[in-house]
Amino acid sequence: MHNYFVRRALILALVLPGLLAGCSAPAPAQNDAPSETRTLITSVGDLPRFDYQVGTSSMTTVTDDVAFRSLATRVASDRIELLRTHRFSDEEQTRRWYRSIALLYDQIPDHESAARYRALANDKAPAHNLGSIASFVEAELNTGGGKRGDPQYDERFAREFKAKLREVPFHAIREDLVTWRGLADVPNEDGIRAAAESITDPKLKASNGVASDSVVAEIVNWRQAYRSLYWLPLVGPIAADILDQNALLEREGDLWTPRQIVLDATMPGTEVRIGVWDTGVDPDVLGGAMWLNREERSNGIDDDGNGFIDDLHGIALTSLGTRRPGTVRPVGTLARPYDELLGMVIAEADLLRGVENSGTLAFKQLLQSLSVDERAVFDQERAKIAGFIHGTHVASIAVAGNPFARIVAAAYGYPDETEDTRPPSLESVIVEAESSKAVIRYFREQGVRVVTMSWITSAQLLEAEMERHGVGGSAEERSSLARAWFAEHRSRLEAAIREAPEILFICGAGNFSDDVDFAEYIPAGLQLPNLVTVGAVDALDRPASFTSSGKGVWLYANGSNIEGLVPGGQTAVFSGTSGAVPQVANLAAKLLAISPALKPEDILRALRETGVTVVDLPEARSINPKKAVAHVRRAK
Ligand SMILES: [Ca+2]
Ligand SMILES: [Ca+2]
Repeated sequence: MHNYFVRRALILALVLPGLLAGCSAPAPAQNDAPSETRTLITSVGDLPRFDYQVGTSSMTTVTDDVAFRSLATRVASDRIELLRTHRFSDEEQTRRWYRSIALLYDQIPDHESAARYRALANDKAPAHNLGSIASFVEAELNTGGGKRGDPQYDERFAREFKAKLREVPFHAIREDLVTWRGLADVPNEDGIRAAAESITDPKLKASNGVASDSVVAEIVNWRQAYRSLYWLPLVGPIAADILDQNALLEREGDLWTPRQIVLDATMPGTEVRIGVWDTGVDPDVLGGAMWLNREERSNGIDDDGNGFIDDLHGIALTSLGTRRPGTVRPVGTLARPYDELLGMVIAEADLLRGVENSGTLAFKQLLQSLSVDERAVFDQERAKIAGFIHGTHVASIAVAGNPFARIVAAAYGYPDETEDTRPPSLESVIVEAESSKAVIRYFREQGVRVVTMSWITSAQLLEAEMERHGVGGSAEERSSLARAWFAEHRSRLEAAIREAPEILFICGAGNFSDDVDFAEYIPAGLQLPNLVTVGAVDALDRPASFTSSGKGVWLYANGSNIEGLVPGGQTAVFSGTSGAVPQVANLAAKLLAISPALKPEDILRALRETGVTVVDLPEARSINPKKAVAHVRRAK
């Protein structure tokens, strides 16, 4: 798949929750070997890599019970062996590891083994997502005999499933219920096949059928999705029923909106430049909120001699550093009209948040009508449009309610058909890092004070891209090569941010419900006085189900159902840490408009002191814009 998510992942949550996510829950584990003799694992890079011969078609393994059992059993025994010889520095990782083993057995299905490893993860109850609950119910029914598809079994399954859902606290499954009420009839086998063939199979072809752990994880995801086709149709009516009965609870209230503040244009204030380091910003949509380079004209010439042609509102660079005029990168040729695809991206997000309208109906109808090949193209083009609109959405959030904010855009790494398909190399990684430095240099030259970065990257993402291109030898060799190459990127980015102490860099934790330090994400995992990593909460200050976290992640903002503008001027509502990051940038810019002398450390201190405690995370703070602005006004 042509995929610009690879080296830099945008952190917009558009993945079907539950289908592509594992389980989640808490507590410690034991092991036979004394911990001192086991090798310590502190990050994903320390994990030994394994290879599995599976053939070049992932769906063959997914749909064949015998083939899947054979693969899953081998993977599970490698993981069990790893726990005997290694130990994780943090208990939560041990639990995740046990959970991943349980998940493998779930999908065989071998419910007895799954229950054993779930118990080792100390997950006594089924985790609070519908997929795990379905596995749990299946395991319980298994003892009574019967088979999927047998009407009596199906009826019992639906009854037990409903009963089990009622045992789980409503708030814990509310999001899943809303999603699956809207999406229950959307997934189909062709859709899974299209994704497997376009995402996983190219990697298998590049390696002659040898799968790494990350490719195995994809196969397990497709298997999970494939097996969920059985229970998904049952969920729609059950979810609707439970949601109806909890209608009062569902109108949960909103602690977020009353905390927002709009700066009055007639009050004194200083212009503040916000760097939007993203996929590009449509200046026509942002209008007067765009910074304007008065030394530059639109004439194909670099009038001000700064190395960028026609940089009226900012710059654009390809993944390999080639400079392009303007602040948006063209989306290129599409099989469907842009407007239709944009409508479908918005419809998908609407379905995820439980909204039904003519757009969502059209989206569902279209999905049912596509062949496997058409579906693959449709999915790729939708992902491309989601990437294309990302930067404008982020920018509109960053300037909302602030007449003093001006955007300096850096469109970065947006796909260039010819450049993006090149195999990664040490040279390409260095070029990428050097262009990151060029972006930061540009921001400094334009007097940018705040930078919003709703993206992450990591050695593991580079490793996956190397695998897709057949670069780097065996899984073990590729892993160490990826780490060595990626270190060149990390050190350059870190140094460039450190060397711009007057700028506050705000980045996102990611939407992978994982640990930013263990996963070694950058910029999220960087520890610098002028950088902060933002997690997502909902409007009630609860951590969003998708948000990644970590020891250094203490600052949160709302990332659930965030409204913003997209190219063309339409409004769209998306969820993700991508939406939380620009809200912090928005507030930081408001504080600077009032008090331009504030340093990044002063801003972070104000956000911490005025923030609201995040539910279940006593050390973490969600921003309170009204209070922070009042605090800075008082201190002036
Ligand atoms: Ca120029
Ligand atoms: Ca020019």
